[in-house]
Amino acid sequence: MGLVELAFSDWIGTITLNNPKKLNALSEELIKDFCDALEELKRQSVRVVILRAPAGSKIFSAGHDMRELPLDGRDPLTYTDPLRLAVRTIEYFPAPIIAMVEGSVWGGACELVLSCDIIIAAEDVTFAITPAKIGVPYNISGVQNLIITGGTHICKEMLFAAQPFPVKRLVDAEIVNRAVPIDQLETVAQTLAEQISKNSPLVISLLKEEIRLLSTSHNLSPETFERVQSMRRSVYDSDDYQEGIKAFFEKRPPIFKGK
Ligand code: KGJ
Repeated sequence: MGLVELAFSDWIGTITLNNPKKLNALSEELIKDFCDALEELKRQSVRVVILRAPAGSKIFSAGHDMRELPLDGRDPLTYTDPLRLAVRTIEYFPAPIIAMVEGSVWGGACELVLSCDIIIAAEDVTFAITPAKIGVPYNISGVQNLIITGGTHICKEMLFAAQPFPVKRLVDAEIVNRAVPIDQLETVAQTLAEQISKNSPLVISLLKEEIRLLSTSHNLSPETFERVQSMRRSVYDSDDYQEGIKAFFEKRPPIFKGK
């Protein structure tokens, strides 16, 4: 776990993204270390995780590692992309993950932070979602994740303008839980983590999964969309479909066989 630091005490795990030379860009290597750290915390039955950058960071993360964006005509953001992997790992992690944000957040790192369960940020932090600025075709599940956390209007403004947004606007839009003075950031995040760690981990795990399911149930995932399309195809390829139309023109009740 060379690019992240891991600590665990009193049921609380802390993962620190720690590759300042590369501005904590979300490279394959960093994401692997991050996911391994979560796996290790799961083994230790952690009850709450704090995700952070080192104290004093000016940049929380510069987002997708742009050196890893392919230039040979391949899709740059696929299902197995490191960012997608990290976001899914956070969403399915059985305990809450608190993002404790110090420093500016860029591109895919915004989605990473927004996929955390609770977000506490220093009050001078900014968030910029920049694919439109870079020319990267953001993928549909990524956009879905953004619009789940916030209203479509603010998400569109962020995506279209691709400018750094002051965290206060995201607190006002209920996308970020709290923005606090930097000297209170650690205390606020730690106090919250301690409160969570004293409650029933089974109930919290259940609640997290229920909230995940309910907040995604309004939208069709691409997989669901394709499954429903496939079901529709079975219907319009069936004898019954032919029968229904034939019966209509023959002015008689249809005789459906269910195939
Ligand atoms: N990936 C790889 N290298 C990066 C990245 C990145 N995301 N960001 C910066 N670097 C590299 C620069 O190329 C420099 O390399 C070095 O880090 C310092 O950057 O020239 P080198 O030293 O070899 P820089 O720009 O000199 O530092 P600052 O002036 O302090 O500016 C920091 C910023 C974070 C503001 C700036 O580097 C920046 O705007 N970076 C890009 C941030 C961004 O838009 N990220 C989104 C990437 N795209 C996505 O995440 C996604 C999912 N997408 O769909 O687009």
